[in-house]
Amino acid sequence: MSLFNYRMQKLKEDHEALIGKKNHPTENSNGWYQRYENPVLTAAHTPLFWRYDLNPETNPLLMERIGINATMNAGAIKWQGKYLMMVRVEGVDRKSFFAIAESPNGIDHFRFWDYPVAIPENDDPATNLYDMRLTLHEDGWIYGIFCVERFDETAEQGDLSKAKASAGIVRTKDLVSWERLPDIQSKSQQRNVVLHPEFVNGQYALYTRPQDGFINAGNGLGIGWALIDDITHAVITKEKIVDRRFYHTIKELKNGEGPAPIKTPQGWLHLAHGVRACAAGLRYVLYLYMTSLEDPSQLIASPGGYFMAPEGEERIGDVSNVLFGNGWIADDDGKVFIYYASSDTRMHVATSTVEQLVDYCLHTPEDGLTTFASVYALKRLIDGNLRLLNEKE
Ligand code: M1P
Repeated sequence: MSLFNYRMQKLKEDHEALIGKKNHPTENSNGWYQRYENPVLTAAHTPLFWRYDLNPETNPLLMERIGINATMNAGAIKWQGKYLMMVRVEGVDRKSFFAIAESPNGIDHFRFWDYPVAIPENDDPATNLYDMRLTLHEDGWIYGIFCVERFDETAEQGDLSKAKASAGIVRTKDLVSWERLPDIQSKSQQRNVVLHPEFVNGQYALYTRPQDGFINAGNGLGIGWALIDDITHAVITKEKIVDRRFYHTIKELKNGEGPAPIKTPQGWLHLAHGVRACAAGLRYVLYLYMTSLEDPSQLIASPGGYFMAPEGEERIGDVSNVLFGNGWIADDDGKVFIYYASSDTRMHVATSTVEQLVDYCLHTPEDGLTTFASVYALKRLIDGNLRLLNEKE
């Protein structure tokens, strides 16, 4: 057998084995969610025909021609009975693009569609696009809002790293052809912008993340809220802070909305990320909060601390110590699939239910912002439990 044929057979077998691998729940669960053993997507899940020239004449050694570095920060949606992630795929050239991967059950067998998503360019070309949030809006469109990164022309000479972030917006009815709308206009830089699924007072509503610079939120005090008259020319004029940051919390440095919130009888359920600085760099964790059905910009539950933090291999990757979640799917039976990326490298799933997540939000003590308050909350739980245990004796 030629080297080409031998390598081809092996590559195909390994790739099919990877995609066909069954995913199993891990043994430990805190009752909030269920983690799974294997990542649901890695760079190795991308099709061989994206990476290799499969022609023996032009690639007799069957070497990769286009390397893929990571599959991360995916938006998600259920579509025609399938679980879809719109993944941020990052090439070895550091450019990200979007591609859709589909699974029959939401926890394994994710396979990429043949072609990446073609996002039309607008008249201000971008260097990099990433972190898609999908929203099935009540106006009938599926919207995607993503980060558009461009070089900041105000950089000092020689500084080739100064960037600026804004929010791009596309919409589709079939997840195949995408209409690009003008980027969202805002006086500050913006990342982690998410469209609320319903009209609010007849207007479109956005979760925003005002930020002073490309990395630092600075004066942006947290996750914001803005009402928009025209989604085809979206302009953020006024922002109200919905979920603010506080000193010595998991979201001290910055926070950002994850996917579009899930509507529950008790309120809108939100997944977000919180960031703090430590000696090892920035630590990204996931947290939940809830807002009112009557006024989705009104915070009604803010459980203290993180909901999920990096564990085991999740801790390590291109940007270590990071969990980032911008996609989830709530099934009609109340099961929730939480898609999260670890360390800017790979995608995982955790499952839960609306009932569990709402219970978690409504019954986890808030962060009291001091050691004294944390001990007080702990003591209340212990008091109640010991009373109960002593009554039983
Ligand atoms: O590297 C961690 C994350 O950093 C940024 O997060 P934020 O938007 O909160 O600043 C983003 O670049 C995100 O893609 C990345 O995962």
